[in-house]
Amino acid sequence: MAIRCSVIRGGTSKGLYFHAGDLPNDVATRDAVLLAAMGSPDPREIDGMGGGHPLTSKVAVVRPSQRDDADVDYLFLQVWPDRAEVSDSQNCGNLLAGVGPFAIEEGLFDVKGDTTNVRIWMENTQSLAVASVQTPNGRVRYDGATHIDGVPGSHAPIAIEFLDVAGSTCGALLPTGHAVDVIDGLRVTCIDNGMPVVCLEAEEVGLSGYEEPSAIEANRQVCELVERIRVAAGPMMNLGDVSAATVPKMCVLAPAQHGGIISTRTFIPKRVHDAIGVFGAVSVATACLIPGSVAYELAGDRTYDHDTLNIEHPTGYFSVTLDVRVKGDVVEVAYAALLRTARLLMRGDVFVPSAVWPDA
Ligand code: NQM
Repeated sequence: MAIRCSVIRGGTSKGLYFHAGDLPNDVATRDAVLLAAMGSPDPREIDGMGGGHPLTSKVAVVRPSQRDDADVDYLFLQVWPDRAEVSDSQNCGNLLAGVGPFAIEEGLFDVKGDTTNVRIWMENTQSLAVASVQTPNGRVRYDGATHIDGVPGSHAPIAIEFLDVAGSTCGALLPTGHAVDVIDGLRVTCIDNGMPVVCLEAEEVGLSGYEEPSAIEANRQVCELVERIRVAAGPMMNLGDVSAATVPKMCVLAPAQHGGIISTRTFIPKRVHDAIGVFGAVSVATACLIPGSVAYELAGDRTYDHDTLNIEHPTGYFSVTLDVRVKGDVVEVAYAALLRTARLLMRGDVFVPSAVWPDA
């Protein structure tokens, strides 16, 4: 059977974007449909649209919002390439970048002038984002001069502002109540400014922090140590048993090498990111501003330009604009924003075996 969808690159990820109304209401049937659409489980996802990597095996489900403060609702679903599992346990700020263009292209939201602000309710974290989409002459514009590291070329900017993401998954920005904790003898900072992240110092896990992602993935000893700390951090971050979950992410930190504030290598959580996730970057940037955190100690000059912090990652920088106010033990995130780009790659039908959705 054929199901309407669009393929969109959002930030440094790529996925299928569906209207909620085009998918089964029943979650088990929906997940079976998405696994078939992506070709999972199979490490190469050869019989589906997925790219065999978590960053190219993603789904956005979009619907008009019933909320007064939002235009559309966005549910992010991670389809695991190599196991038959679909997870809604995390948000994705990269696919988020494609939600505004998709909503406008699909007639879910009208163009408002040269720039259209789309208010997006992020169902995974029950929080709001506002995405500014370039819409000259009544159409979404994809071409432009904005480059983001991890994507070749340049495209139209999509500015995204987050209104209330601090603690949106774990219940608090610092879910353990501390800027630093010790797990297995290693110092960690557990933080959630839109994504649960555990920050670790690279040297403490036996890395320089500047290795290629493939070299880190090949180091079984380090991967096992990082996973052990992740599983121990789960309950401390109010996430319970995380052994099969996609969160928390593990971010290995080292002093910046290229003029940024800090250098990162991020486990998401089994594969090592070629760049860094959007909310992952926001969370690490925030940690850099909290005295006593693992990130604060490693961070370079914190007198940053125009409130923008450049987080170094394996393929360049991720720039986060932040206003974080620290008064004693109280940390308040007053503002968080960033720039992404997105591009509509294809629109059409994805075909799945009829047996997967018998009631359609
Ligand atoms: O942190 C990867 C990505 C992501 C998620 C991951 C993301 C985010 O690069 O908001 O964007 O950490 O799973 O798309």
